[in-house]
Amino acid sequence: MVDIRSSSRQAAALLLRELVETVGPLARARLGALEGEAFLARLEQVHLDVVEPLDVLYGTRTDTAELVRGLVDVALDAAAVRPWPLRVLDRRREVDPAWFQRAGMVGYACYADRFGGTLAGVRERLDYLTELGVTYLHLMPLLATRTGPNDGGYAVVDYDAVDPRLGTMGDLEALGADLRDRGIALCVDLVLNHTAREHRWARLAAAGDPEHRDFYLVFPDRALPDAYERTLPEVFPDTAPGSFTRVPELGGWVWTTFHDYQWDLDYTNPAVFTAMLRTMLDLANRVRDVLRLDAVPFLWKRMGTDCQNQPEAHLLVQAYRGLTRLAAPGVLFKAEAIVAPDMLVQYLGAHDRYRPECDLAYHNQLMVLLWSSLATRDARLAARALSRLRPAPATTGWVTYLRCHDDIGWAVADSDAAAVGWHGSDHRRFLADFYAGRYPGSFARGAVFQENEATGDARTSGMAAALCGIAAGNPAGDAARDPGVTAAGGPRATAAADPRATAAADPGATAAGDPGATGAADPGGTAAADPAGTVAGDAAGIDRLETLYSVVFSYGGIPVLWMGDELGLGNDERWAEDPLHADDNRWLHRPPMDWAAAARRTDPGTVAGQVFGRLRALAEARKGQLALRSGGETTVLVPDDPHVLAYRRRHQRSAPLLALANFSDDWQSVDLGLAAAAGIREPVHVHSTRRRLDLGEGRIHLPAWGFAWITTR
Ligand code: OTU
Repeated sequence: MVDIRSSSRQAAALLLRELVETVGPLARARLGALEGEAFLARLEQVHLDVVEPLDVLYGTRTDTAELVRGLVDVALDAAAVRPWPLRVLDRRREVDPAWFQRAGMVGYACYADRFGGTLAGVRERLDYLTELGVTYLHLMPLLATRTGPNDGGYAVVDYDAVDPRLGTMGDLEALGADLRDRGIALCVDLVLNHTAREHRWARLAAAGDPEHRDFYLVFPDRALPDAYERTLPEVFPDTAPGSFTRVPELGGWVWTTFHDYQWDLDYTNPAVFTAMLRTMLDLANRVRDVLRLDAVPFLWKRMGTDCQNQPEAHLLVQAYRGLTRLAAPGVLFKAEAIVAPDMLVQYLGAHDRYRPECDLAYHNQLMVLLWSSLATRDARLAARALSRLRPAPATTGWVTYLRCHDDIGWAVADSDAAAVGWHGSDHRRFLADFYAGRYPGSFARGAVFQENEATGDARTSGMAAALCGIAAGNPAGDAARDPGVTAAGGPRATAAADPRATAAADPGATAAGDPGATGAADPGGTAAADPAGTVAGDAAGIDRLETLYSVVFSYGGIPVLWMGDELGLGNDERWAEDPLHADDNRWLHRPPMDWAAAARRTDPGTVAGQVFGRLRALAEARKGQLALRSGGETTVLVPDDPHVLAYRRRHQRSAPLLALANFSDDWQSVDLGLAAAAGIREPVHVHSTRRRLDLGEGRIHLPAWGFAWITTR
């Protein structure tokens, strides 16, 4: 028996030799000579990235060598039943590992039911996605979920079945085949931090089965829960306070980070690791392209911390990644880690020493900073915070996005705010107020999500169009403009009258000295809403949305549009009518697809037509730009105009691309010297709001809320 801990690398090498000797003949027999050999080559390639993390995680609890042997068996089992078309794809992707980094990648995310009713319904709508230029589709949770409240599907009862309301595994496979034919990659959620309390494991635990009781974190009394809660932030303080739930059948308290019906798994137990690996590989054998690892920062708990981003959470993902490579090398991991700026890039493997982790991760820092720039009309905070982020490893990529199905948490670091002369918590508060429409002169029509009186923390709900101040297309029209109504249904509806809303002067907004932020009426905000969805009064809002998306499409990574944004759809003002959603105003920005609005997408006289046309043009313009592919580098520049965000994109095989975005109500300009510094001697127009380059007096001019992409001849 090999003892890994004694002299790690040497022991790991010994273990590998042992493994190859025992697994080798089996792999060749079960996979055939060619594929068996490839499996063994991958084993050699990933073994350290699997063995080292597992040894740290479980070495004191169990024999690492034995654990690894068992897990490699699980991987071999999965490889042996991997469907033939997926093996062909694996081969292709091992040759072309950069397939997901291409500039042509454009993503779309939606709930299958809200978009197409069922999985079969989604298949009927694929022409629409192709027309938009989509090559990557994230279908929100679609596995069997509990009846009753289920957190939008993030409370899974059976990982082996599709939610019967959406269809069957057969439907998912058929959809997968259609997507493949169209060159659209498919991403599906793997909710691995918790199961529904109705999942088989949880039911066995509740029935007294000791093996499965150990799958969860159960405490006999409040002593440890109280101790943990001293440093644990609450995810849903309004609706699911605390992080533990009393379950009489378990005879104690079970860890529930999210809702009481979502029981956290105990990853200190190697049996949980193994069970989830099986689940993961089964799913990888059904979904071709990407697994979105839900809530990864929460996987490991540690007393005295916020129980997020623990080093062990990274080790878990690293080990899973290596084992998944073994069985399903073509499948990618996407980290859902919506965390503080300093914690983010580690999910792409950028630790002090690089170790493969996830291939994709949400760039929530970019998202937050874009909204911050929009509200303050000031790009300096964005420039400062973005420029100090560690770059993503060259083999990975960001998912860039403007908003998703969740709330926006205002992850602005105090140090970044201070660097531009602002106060972190005041600025975060300002953003929540501004986007709830509670700040004087705000054009935004969102709502506050989970305001935490104790910490002063407040997050934001609302469709991107509503946050940009687009009124038309919003079914509630004029009513939506009343801040009391915007906060609709939430217990916070009265908070609009909160004195803080008018009193809280944001240092950011005033320091910027921009009258726009401190009260100037917005044309989009004051114009009458047009129920037909015409563009009257919404021009500024549409420009804002386009310019925000111009950054999403050019910052580097896969830009992902959240359903409805491509038509400028407004908030779902009827969200609270569904009793299952009534306590969660994230449903404000999870509307059913408006296919009537979609039918207007070719009419440029409508909001839907304007927005659809502009986003499709961004997708089209992006396609041919090698500089925009993932794996290239982004350098944030400092222009001589604080309203303008500027960055250079470069890839080793391309000319540089300079991207500019104007976050103000007026024309702005930057010195041509900025372009020269970016390596652009003879500026050439790539794409922009006005579809041409505005040069004059040695400066590049940008219209209000406008953008420009420029390269060199
Ligand atoms: C995720 O979000 C999902 O996206 C949510 O829709 C779920 O409710 C949740 O997990 C539970 O499954 O805290 O406010 O850093 O931000 O995991 C949403 C990651 C969340 C967290 C994220 C979580």
